[in-house]
Amino acid sequence: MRPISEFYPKLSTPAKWVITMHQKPDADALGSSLGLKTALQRMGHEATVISPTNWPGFLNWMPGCSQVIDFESRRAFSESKILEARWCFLS
Ligand SMILES: [Mn+2]
Repeated sequence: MRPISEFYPKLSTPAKWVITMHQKPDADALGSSLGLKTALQRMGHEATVISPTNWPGFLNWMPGCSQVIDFESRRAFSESKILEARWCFLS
């Protein structure tokens, strides 16, 4: 494992990101992914949150949830986002 401080300089160059999490995401998985997406966007990055599966409807209140991609229902689109991403983050 390498220190996270080695990673910080890489954030200075805007890039495309995919953020994903465990299947059937719960509030912590979806919320932390959406929070990271917002932070990255404010730093000038382009970030897409892709869930491996659908999620419980009661989480749809979360800001940005309507832009989360369900991999199972939008597989081709998800794969294109993954292929074009410079970084992939598993939250
Ligand atoms: Mn969880």
